[in-house]
Formats: sequence, C-alpha cells, structure tokens
Amino acid sequence: MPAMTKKPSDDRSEIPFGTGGETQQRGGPVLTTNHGVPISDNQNALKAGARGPTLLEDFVLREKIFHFDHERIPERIVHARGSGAHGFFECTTPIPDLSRASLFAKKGAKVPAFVRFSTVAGSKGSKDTPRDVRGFAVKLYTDEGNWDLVGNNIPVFFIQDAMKFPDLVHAVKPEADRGFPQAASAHDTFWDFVSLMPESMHTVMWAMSDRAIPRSFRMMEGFGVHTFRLVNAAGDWCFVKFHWKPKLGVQSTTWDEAVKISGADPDYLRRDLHDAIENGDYPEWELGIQVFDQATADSFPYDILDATKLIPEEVVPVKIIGRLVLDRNPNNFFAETEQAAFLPTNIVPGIDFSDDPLLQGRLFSYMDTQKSRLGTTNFHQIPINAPRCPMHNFQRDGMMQTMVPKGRANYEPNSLAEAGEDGGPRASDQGFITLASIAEPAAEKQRIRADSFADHFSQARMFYVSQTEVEQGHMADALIFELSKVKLEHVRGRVLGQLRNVDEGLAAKVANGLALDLPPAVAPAREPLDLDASDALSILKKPPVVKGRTLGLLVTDGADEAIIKAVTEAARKAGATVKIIAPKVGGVKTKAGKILAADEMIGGAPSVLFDAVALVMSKTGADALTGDKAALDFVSDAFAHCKAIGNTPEAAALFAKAGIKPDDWFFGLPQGADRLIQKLPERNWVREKKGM
Ligand code: HDD
Repeated sequence: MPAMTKKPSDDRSEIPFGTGGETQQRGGPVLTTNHGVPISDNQNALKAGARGPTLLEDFVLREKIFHFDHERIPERIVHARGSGAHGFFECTTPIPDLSRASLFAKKGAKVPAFVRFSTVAGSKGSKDTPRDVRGFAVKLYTDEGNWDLVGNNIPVFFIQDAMKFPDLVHAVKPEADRGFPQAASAHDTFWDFVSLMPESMHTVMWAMSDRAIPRSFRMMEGFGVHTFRLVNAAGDWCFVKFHWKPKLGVQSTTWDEAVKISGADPDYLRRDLHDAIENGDYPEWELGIQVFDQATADSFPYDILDATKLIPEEVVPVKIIGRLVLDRNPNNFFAETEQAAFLPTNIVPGIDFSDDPLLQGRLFSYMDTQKSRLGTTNFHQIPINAPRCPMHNFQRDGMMQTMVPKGRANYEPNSLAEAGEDGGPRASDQGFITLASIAEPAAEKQRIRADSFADHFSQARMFYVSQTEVEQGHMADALIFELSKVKLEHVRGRVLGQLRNVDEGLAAKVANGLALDLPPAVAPAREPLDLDASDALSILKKPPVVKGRTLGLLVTDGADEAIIKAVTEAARKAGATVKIIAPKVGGVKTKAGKILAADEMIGGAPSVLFDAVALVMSKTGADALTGDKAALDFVSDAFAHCKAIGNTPEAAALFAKAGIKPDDWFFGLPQGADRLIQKLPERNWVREKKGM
C-alpha cells in the first residue's frame, strides 16, 4: 500500500519508518505537525505516483522544510561561542547592612542560576581555546526579578567609553575585506586599534597573559568589572566590585597547548564543563565583594568609574558572601544556552549602577541586541529568560506573544476596579528606586573623557610586575607571537613604543623577539606611577588545587593492572580523574590477561588534553610504541609542557626515542603515584628555561 494512503495506526507509538513500507515500534509520543496533526509517514514526500512530481499540497513536507530553513538565528555579535549550565546561588553571609537585595538577606537562601561562559571574538563555530577574554555571564532568578551579572574572566576592559565598543569589536573580528583571521587578535587591525588607544594597554596585558588561555571554565575567576553600588533598606549606599572565585583554583594552559588543543578538541572547554557536571563534579565559585565608600574611592590614584582599572585585593579585601554551584546541563543547547539573553539592565532592588560610562553604554546595547538576535521584544518570555517570580505589567502584544492577559486593563491610570473589573497591577513602595547620580548636579552636557581617566599605564605596569618570572616570560612570548602576525611595520613599532610605558624590560624583550630596534616611547597622557605589586593578579602565586584535574594514563598490552589501580586510586582519593589511553580504543590485555577498556586511542588523545600523564606499559608494548608518532608526541609534548610524568621502567625506551631526559618530575610507579597526582595542577617550569 503506498504510504500516502496509509491510515494512521490506532497505536500511536507505531511510527512509519524507512521507505514507507515498514514501521518502527518505539515508545514515545506520536509524531505530529506543529499544529498537532498526527503524521503517518516522516520518510517520504507526497508524490503524484511513485516516481512522479512532489505535490505542493504536502503540508507535512512544506512545514518541515519551512521550519528547517529558519532554524538558525543571528549569532551574538560578540561572545558568539559559549556554553552554559544551570545551578543555584546560595547566600553564605547575609549583608542586610549593605544591601536590601533579597538574595543576600538570609544565610542558606538559594536562588536558581544560569551561567554562560564564552569566548569574545570568534564566531559560534570557532574553537574554545583561542587567546581571548572569556565571558562569565550569570543570571540569578531572584524573587524580586532577575539579576544578571554579565562579566568576564578579566577584571578590566579595553576601553573606557561605550562609544568605542563597535570600533574595538570591528578591529578584533576577522578583517573586513578578507574575512579572517577567525577568533584571533594576532592581526593588523586589532593591534592598529589598541596601539592608538593607550587606555587599552592594561587589558592588553591581561589578554597577553595566561588568563586568556584558561584550562577550564571551571578554573576561571569571574569579575563584574564595573563598580556597582549596593543599597540597604535605609537607602544608604556603598560602592561594590563583584568577584567569582573558583573552588578549583585558577589554571591556564600554555600557548603551545592551546594551539594543539584547538586541533585535537575544538570543544575542549565546552566538553570539560559538560562532562564535569554529568559526572557529578559540580563546579563551584564563591561570590566575593569589594566594598568601599566615596572617601576611599577618592583616595585612589585612579578613578573607580574607569573600567580599565581594578582595585587590588590587597587594597580592598574581597569579602565572601555566597556560592554559585552549577549542577545541571541544559536539556537543549539552542533553547537554553543559545536563547539565553543577558542584560546588564537586569538588576534588583538593593543593587544599582554607577556612572561608569562603559556600563552606561552597555545598559542600552544588550536589550537592543536581543531584539535583533531573538527577533522579538518578547524575548523575556522564552523560558530561560523568564523571571521565576510573578511578572505583571501593562506591556502588550508584539511578535511571538505567548502570554494571554485577561480583561481590558492595559493602561494606567484606570478606574476599572471601581466597576468591579480587574484594574491590573500597581506600583509598589518596595519597588526598585534608582539612586541619585553621583555626578556634579550642575554638570554641563559635553562629550569628554574625565581627566581622572588619563592614566593609562600605571595599572598595566602593576599587572606586569605582579607576575612571576615564568608568567612574565609567557606575556613576552605572546606579544612576540601576536606582533609577528602584524604585517604593518609602523603598527609593530607603535606597540613597542606603548610597551615602553608599561615596562622597559618587557619592551626590550619583545623588540628582540621581533628583531626590531626599540623605538622611542609613545608619550603617555600621564606619567605612569609605580603602584605596589598585587600577588592576587598572578595565577602561579595562587595555591594549586588537585581536585578537578585529569591524568592521561597511557597503557599497553601486558601492563600491570595493580599499578594502574594504584594510580587510579591515588587520583580518586584526591578528587582527580583518570582517562585510560591505549594504542587502540578497544583497550589492552593486561599482564593478568584481562581486557582493560580504553577511553581514547593515542592518536585521539594527545597529552595536551591532560594535566599530567602516566605510562604503564610492558617492555614489548613500549618497544612497539617507539615506532608510533602519536605516542612519541604524547611524551615529548607532556615533557615540553612541563608536566609531571609517572612511569613504569619499561617506558624508558619511549623517552629515549623521544629524546627526553627524565628529571625530578618523573615519578616511578606505583610508589610515586601520590606525588604524581599532587603535581597535577603544577608545572616544572625550569624545563621551559632549558629551552625544551
Ligand atoms: Fe558585552 C555580550 C561582557 C562591554 C555589548 N558581553 C556580552 C557577553 C558577555 C559580555 C559575558 C555574553 C553574554 C552571553 O553569554 O550571552 N561586555 C562584557 C563585559 C564588558 C562588556 C564584561 C565590559 C566591562 N558589551 C560591552 C560594551 C558593549 C557590549 C561596552 C556595547 C556598548 N556585549 C554587548 C552586546 C552583546 C554582549 C553586543 C552580544 C550578545 C549580547 O550582548 O547579548 O550587546
């Protein structure tokens, strides 16, 4: 019987399948059109005869193709590539004296959260590990509305005034005429722009540091960047900066790793977040606040309204008031992560903006961009964006309206209640009240940059001198790499001229790396100050955390199971994960003759994907791998990336073939298993110095 004339089965779980003849029995609901009509055949279009033309009448086909044709929406103009997760925020130290925000009122009180991490410059399909700032956007669904803290993993920004944002983004995105490079700042237009905008130099230093190549979203700090204000019930206010502190510590990859990871696993950070949550290793951050008053703000040698400046934690300590836990992956990437709309304008009573001109510009941009991306002013009705508290107002209609308000009260004031009708919602005396601006009351309207924003280099210098020697070396290497991709010689020279204002030693190193003479310094608008170094700005000065790290364990046939078990157990005890890598993904036959399944094969799991590696192998297994390029790269990369290496004696053959001389970061197994695991979050940086 031709499929088109087949009657829908009475048993609605019997779904036609294949060429139309056979059916597939499976559970689940009946397939229907978008309008609820049961579909009898999802495999064949309606035709005039078996080999005849397809009929326009086929509403099932037309609806399916029509919907498919419109599946894509515009990607975010920046932060296009991202991934998100659900969780909750819990107040651990209430601060009613500082803020009347309901989410900070009670110890133990929880609100649902959705967080989206992102890169900035790359498009949606780009890789996870370019050198770039990472977005750290948090939506907290409080009982007084949504609070979105739309921050980054870097506490400062490239520009001081929102007026410059489109220029910054145009400059860093693929060049207009050629459409490349993708997800990279290493090109003419970016460096042309930033070298002409000395205010960017502090954030450029961060972008050239290892902060811009994070090992995991779970191991990044997050920052609200701007100065905001907290307001208590009495209307008293103070300034505040928000910080997210990861429980797993801060960790980055090296540049060479980041480059290689982007080939081995372009979804590295996305997968890491997803898998950790699936495995029940819920990432967690503490929410910290730096609180200060106007007098303190006035005492700083920089302006707290200038988003290119931070306040060192040593100057204003970070007080921990809550925790953020991500414990659920989205069910659907598009519906939730892609459609998530973050708005810096989403604040709640108890929190307010400051006059930071960058923040003020953002207050317009995000609402506007959602309309273009999500197509309707009703984007707040999409479940991921909708508040979890009651929402009533007189706004009506618009595209994709899904609410069905009753009655005729769509205006205010009205007296409909006097006639017994529903008069609609009323303003509340507990509602959001905007704080008075702190600008001079009689200020003239003018397009101007405040004089207090003129110091562009003091904090760039402070950031640089706060780093360890290793981190400073990475910054110099990053600058040399980036500028080597800049074809315009005058731009290279101008960057060097700017760098001299940051640090003469750094400028000289970079010039040497480019084989250029140091040009004169570009005259700074204000002579930089030598601010005190801040240890909190360095990654390597932070305590290493073993939890959450992954060991890549390379095994061969004949490997000793007891040793594998000892290593796995040591990792488990420390909260780390082990991935078994074998020559073939089906696994290996151990010394005891048992099959040990592998997670990955060597060619699919280079050592750049792991924090440290271990090699447990038999003599024949090791000898066989000396002829395997992927195995040789596995060990030589692990060594070059300064990682700890655990091994059984048989692996010596592989080290010799790879030209590696074991040092004191090689740990004999099984006795060195615990010491190896302790080294997961650390690197033996002296290898870098030896030029490996
Ligand atoms: Fe922005 C997205 C963070 C300055 C305009 N921004 C966006 C996202 C993050 C940030 C994390 C992604 C949100 C998500 O995951 O959906 N942006 C920042 C930070 C800034 C900043 C920390 C400075 C401190 N941004 C900034 C300025 C403007 C914008 C000055 C415009 C005047 N940003 C946007 C945008 C985006 C955006 C075009 C693109 C997608 C979106 O808003 O929702 O409106």
